[in-house]
Amino acid sequence: MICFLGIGSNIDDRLSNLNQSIALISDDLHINFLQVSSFYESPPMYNLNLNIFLNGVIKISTSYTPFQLLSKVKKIELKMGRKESVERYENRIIDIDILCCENEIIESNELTVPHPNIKERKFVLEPWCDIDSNYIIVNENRKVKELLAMLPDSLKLRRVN
Ligand code: PH2
Ligand code: MG
Ligand code: MG
Repeated sequence: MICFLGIGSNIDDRLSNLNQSIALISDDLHINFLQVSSFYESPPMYNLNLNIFLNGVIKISTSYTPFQLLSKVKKIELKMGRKESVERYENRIIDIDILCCENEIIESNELTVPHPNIKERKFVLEPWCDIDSNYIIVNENRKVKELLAMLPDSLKLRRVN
């Protein structure tokens, strides 16, 4: 199964945190790393008091089910030192979100696929466009690039690599 993951960090050396998460994801025998986007800096959404984020998107293929993949990425977040959150939106050393897993539609307490906030998040859509702008997001029935075009120009990301 092909999956897209969003990665983000806003503590310490954000670039090396993103790269380390990719290395740990790639290390897993059940995951094939396929592609990584450029990385983009963006102001925090939702909780404006947070630090500035560095974000990217990666494409993998995996023999895991989406729930197995979730438990794997949670383990990687903990291994990298992510703290259990107290509030909903906090600064984090690493955040790994499952964006899409082919045509899977999952709505459970632990996991929602496709990720519920994709269409409002330029920091997801813009890097995703680097690797697969024509990908059609199940549920939305729209391409990644079409969703990106619907967001206001005023939201600016800074590409860093
Ligand atoms: N993640 C959040 C909340 N806000 N803002 C940016 N720019 N990037 C993120 O990755 C991000 C956010 C919760 O996961
Ligand atoms: Mg997130
Ligand atoms: Mg998350």
